[in-house]
Amino acid sequence: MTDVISVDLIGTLNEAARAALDDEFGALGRKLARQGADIEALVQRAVDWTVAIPTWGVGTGGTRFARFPGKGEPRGIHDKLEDCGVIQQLTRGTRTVSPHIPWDKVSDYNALRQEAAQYGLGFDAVNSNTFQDQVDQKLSYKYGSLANADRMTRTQAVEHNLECIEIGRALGSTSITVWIGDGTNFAGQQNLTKMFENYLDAMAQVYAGLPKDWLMFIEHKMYEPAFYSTVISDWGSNLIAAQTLGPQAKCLVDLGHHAPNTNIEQIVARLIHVGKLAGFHFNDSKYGDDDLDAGSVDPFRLFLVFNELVDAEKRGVKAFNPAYMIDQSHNVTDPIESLMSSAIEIARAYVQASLVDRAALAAAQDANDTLTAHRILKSAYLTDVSPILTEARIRQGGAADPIAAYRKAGYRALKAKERPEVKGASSGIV
Ligand code: RM4
Ligand code: MN
Ligand code: MN
Repeated sequence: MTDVISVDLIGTLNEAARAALDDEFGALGRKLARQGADIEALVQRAVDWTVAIPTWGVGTGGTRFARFPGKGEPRGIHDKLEDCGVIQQLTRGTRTVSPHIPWDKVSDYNALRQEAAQYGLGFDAVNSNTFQDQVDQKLSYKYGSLANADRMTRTQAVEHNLECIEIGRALGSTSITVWIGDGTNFAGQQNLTKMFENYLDAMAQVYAGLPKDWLMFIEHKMYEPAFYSTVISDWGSNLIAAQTLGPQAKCLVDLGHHAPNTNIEQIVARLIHVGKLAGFHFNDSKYGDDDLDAGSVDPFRLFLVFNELVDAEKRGVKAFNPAYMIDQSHNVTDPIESLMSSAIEIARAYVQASLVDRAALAAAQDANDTLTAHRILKSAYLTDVSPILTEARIRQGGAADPIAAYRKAGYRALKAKERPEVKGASSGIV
């Protein structure tokens, strides 16, 4: 195992934090005990929790207008794995990474798998990319990929997805996430029905290439890059596609891919009901696919999503095993700091949702006691579970305060020396 950050430094900082943590942990433990909850059981849930880091998230993102790269940015997948290793070492709640192909292409995937394992990392869903043209690509995706009017272009996109599955197999992944930018920018540009049928036909070919123990995650998104119509624009189209394709196809919910004010937790509840919830791309948003840090704008919504998830778990929903992944773009922060802070916020929502007194909530709901029901949720949401999260990190060798430890270690300054800055203006997500 490669410890990128000095274990001694983490130990010293944790020791300095110990007395205050013991005090706060003790007080929280007594408060929870009065409510009939066992703090140790919650620490265990926090220890068991994990969310995947997107390899494309450790580099600075950008907008259509500009990208302002930071210092010491990862130059490729090897640097990205090192950065993800730091996130995992300090937070201990990010045991996998989700790779994006062809951005993360290498010649030896077995070696890459071992390289990741050195940082204590495995691979979650592999992402295909048919929303960009690659150098040397025969046919362009300008007018779409899996839903393109041209059959040859659709075939090329199918082949790319099949290649992603092969890569994923070598990496030890068991799922592929398919998000396409296909759609139209003008009314009349394409036949809306035909596009969807072309998509389903192409996706059936990808589906046929899935190993038996694999899942296909279909990701919907309301708009962008297509602004008039998008082929898989919402959970309705997503569900139709997943149901048409078969049991190995499920619907992935990226929190930012909905219209503002959409009741995402209700979508989650519906997908759980039909057994089609693939999992999540966590982020936060105010207007659209903003890719803001998870929990930075609307932590209550994040909590309400987790409320549905914990509810499903406690009800013992059959084969309930969603994939938890982050998908964010960091434009004005150090991506490693943002991802650590997001991973902590997501774990926070999970632990808070685990605090909900479900029996009392069900009783209040049965009695139509609206305010009591609401207050039960709020009381869990308003509980500061930080001592639980910190304790869980420390017990696993992580940092009491990951961001403070990261800054103290001077990792970014060190990398700035090793990884030369990329000059010149660029825009876009990578
Ligand atoms: C899309 C979508 C996909 C992600 C790309 C980079 O908006 O969220 O999940 O792979 O961005
Ligand atoms: Mn996404
Ligand atoms: Mn997105």
